[in-house]
Amino acid sequence: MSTRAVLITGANGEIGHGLVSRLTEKHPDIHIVAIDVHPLSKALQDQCHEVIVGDVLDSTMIDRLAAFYDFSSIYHLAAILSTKAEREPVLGHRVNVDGTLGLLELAARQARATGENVKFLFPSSIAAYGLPDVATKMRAGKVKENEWLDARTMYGINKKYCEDLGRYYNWYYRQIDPQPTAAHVDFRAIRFPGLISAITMPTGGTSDYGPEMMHNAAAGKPYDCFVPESATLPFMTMPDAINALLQLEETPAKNLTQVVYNIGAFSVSARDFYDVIKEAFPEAVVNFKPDVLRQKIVDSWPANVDDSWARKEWGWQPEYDFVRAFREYLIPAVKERYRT
Ligand code: AKB
Repeated sequence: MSTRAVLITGANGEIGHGLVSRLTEKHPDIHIVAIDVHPLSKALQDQCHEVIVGDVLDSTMIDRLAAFYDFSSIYHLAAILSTKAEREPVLGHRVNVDGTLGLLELAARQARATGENVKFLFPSSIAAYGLPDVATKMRAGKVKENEWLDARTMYGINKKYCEDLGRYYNWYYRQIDPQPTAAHVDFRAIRFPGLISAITMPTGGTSDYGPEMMHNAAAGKPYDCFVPESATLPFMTMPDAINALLQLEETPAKNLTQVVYNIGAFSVSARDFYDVIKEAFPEAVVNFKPDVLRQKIVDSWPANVDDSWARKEWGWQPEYDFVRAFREYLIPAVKERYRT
């Protein structure tokens, strides 16, 4: 008899940390199966039904999961982010694409076996967009889901391709089978902006300069910011990002006309980060030392996104704007985290 459960890959990552806790808070009886290449903290382990330290590319491990569990939802968070994927593009492609394909196949197999759709929540990214230069970027304003899709990083190209894989599994999977299955993968993707967590430090991303500046200031460490003061991206707090995933998962499929949704909260410059962080940590030492190669990636990502589809179809609404984010959540929480 298989156990009904929810699968979270990349459970020890930035989103994964918060998602495990939010899910167990909302559904105390939930069975979470967590996978990560790194061990989870004891506190996170205690919130999970099973924890597997493993690689999503391990097909033997995936087959075992299929045998023991019926997953109602899969949150596939495991990924190699943009900067790390530029340094190791083949690894990025293997994890971001082959890993996702393996999890989509798991979901499809389970849907066939149980006759029930399996929801597949996928964190895409603003990296799926590609604008040619800063002037165009700033003129473009709020970018819609079907605009400027000239991704120019391995990570962004991976995310965009996996969105197409998701459409295939949703609507066209094994379309020439004489007996198509009644149930299928119910793929739902969010193109996340830069995310700021007070709990975890980001690794391997290109939008990391925002959270890195905050964490280093709170830890009393000098920080060399790798983008110029003018660099502008959409950001949101991690609690808002996690709430968005849960909100999208809970939305009845009949309400959704898209597979991929933008969500946004605030569009800010690196200087905006500096000003709010210096106000909270007057002793903070922040030097702007642009890495022109990483800066070019940030310059190709939109300054802001149009999230009207998400607001209209599943009630997306950020809890935190920029000022509230720092005043009510980030600064108090990060001070507590580094309180000596
Ligand atoms: C990254 O910088 O790679 C990620 C992202 C914007 O998707 N944080």
